[in-house]
Amino acid sequence: MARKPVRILAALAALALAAVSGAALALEWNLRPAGSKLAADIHSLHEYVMILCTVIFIGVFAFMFYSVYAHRKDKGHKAAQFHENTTVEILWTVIPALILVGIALPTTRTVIAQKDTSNPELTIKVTGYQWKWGYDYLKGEGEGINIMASLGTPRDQIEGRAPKGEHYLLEVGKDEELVVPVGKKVRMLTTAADVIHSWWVPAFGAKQDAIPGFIRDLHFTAEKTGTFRSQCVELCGKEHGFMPIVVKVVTQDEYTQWVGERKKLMAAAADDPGKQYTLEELKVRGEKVYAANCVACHQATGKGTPPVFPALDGSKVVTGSKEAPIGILLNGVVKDGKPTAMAAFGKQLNDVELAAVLTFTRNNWGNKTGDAVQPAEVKAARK
Ligand SMILES: [Cu+2]
Repeated sequence: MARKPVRILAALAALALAAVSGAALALEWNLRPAGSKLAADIHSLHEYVMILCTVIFIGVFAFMFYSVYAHRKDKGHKAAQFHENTTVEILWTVIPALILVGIALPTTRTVIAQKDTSNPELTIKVTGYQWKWGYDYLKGEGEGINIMASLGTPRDQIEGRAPKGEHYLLEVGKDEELVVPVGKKVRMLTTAADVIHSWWVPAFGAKQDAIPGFIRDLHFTAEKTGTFRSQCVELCGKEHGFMPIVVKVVTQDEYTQWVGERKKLMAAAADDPGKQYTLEELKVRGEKVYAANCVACHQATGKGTPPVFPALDGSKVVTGSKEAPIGILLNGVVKDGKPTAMAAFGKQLNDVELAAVLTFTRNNWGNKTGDAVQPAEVKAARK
């Protein structure tokens, strides 16, 4: 008989040990290293609540097991029979209430700080598209810059034909990172063009849904330079896992330099929708537009993945009159009053890009119309 309590005590000790080591591991693994004060606050909040839970867990169970063991029947203890003990009732109301206040106070402070997007030094709008992110620098140094960030991971890695890289699915195309200066408060306005997406950078402790028709906001102040990675965190369709977020935090000098370079590039790339382009110019440009916008669904081979994403190679719609494909690109395909997987590109792409990608699809693979779609024709079809 004497062995049993010993075993109970041993089990109790093991339980306590497991709880403590679990808590310690949680602290050690923790979350990704904080890159802003907000994230650091969230982390310490997490640790504080974790420790509090562990202490309460051990305290309650130790007390319970001790009571069961020390006041057991074979020692001659008799159960006390009583009802309504005011002291106990006050205690078990007041103590949990105090614990809740102890958690609510620091939590509320952090949540309010998280929502305070006032007085930013840089305001950037981020738009979620199926499946990429668009960044528009709205206010502050770099105003006017826009970046379209799509997945940089090669298709070969995704489809298992090449070994996966270090930043698999967490990398964007060349020069598509969101660049921000260190130590500056950045306000991000989030919205979406099609379905709900969500923009989150764990290292900054900042996350907000991007909802079509709504503008929400978040803010962060990066405290160290470096590259911070994340991805869309709202299930948003077939390529949901393929819309990475990469933020490059640079020094103020580097940022100023980047803004200068970016503006120069933008001026050079400004398309002239009035110009007549040659077939060859449009095809070269169109191939790039296709790779950035169309390849995920319609495939590099142009064969698509029917029936949802039809083949463009050999398609009568693509190679027929210009009006039909221009209309589809501008307005998307709507069936029975509902938008289909073919989204409207009229707002994302300009006339030159649309004309180029059309010319490309009409003159690539087995398609050989031999004619060029000029930007002016796209412009004329816009309503
Ligand atoms: Cu998304």
